[in-house]
Amino acid sequence: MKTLVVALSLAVSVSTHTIFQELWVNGVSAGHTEGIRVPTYDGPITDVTSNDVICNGGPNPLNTPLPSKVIDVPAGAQVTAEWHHTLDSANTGYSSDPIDPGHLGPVIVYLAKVSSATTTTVTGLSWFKIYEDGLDSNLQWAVTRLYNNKGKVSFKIPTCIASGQYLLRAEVIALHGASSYPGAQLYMECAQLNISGGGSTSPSGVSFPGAYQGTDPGIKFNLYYPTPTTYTIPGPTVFNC
Ligand SMILES: *[C@@H]1O[C@H](CO)[C@@H](O)[C@H](O)[C@H]1NC(C)=O
Ligand SMILES: [Cu+2]
Repeated sequence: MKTLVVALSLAVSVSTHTIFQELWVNGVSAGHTEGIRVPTYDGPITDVTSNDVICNGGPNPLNTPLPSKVIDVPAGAQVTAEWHHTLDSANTGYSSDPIDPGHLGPVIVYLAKVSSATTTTVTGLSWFKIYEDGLDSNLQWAVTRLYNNKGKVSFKIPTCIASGQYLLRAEVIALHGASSYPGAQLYMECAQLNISGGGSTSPSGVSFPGAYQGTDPGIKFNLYYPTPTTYTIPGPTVFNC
């Protein structure tokens, strides 16, 4: 029985990962994959101590050249990140697009200020969290909301942060295999932003790798038994102006 369950979950999960691949700013798309460092494969990162946990890469080589586009975003804008299973799976009606609906877990978004959003150096940055969604009081997961909303998750860019260039790291963590570490499947991509009209606040942040540990209750987590009623989203608290 256990073997069967493992075999089935492997069969389902192998082909149904996800990629953040389009950003909308106040309801206007910046274009499919435009300004986003998308990987050539949709697999997860499972080693939270690896540099691949910053903006993907490693086992999922990034599409090169990296995007030259930097997406203009007014501070305070409503921004929507859109995920799909693969770079060409949108609108195919595939039942596991935008993600396998069993890949339950949180959705988290960070920003890091950079001198140039096209920089290839992603180590050593300071990341502050601007959005998180986990398990709600109806015991529905953020990934279910993402799935039901056809891959789209919306959040606000803080009004008070300094204008300038940023990397936006949008992440899904799938917990179906997270009962031991490594097991949680982290899916993240970084978008290149130019934020205008901001304020003077420079939020303190965390480093990647470093923000997550394999022992974090949000990284090592049993999704199935006992049925979870609470979930602690990993990383720092959300920055609010
Ligand atoms: C960022 O936005 C500002 C304000 O609109 C603009 O002056 C600047 O050229 C932009 N920088 C980039 C790299 O797009
Ligand atoms: Cu997967």
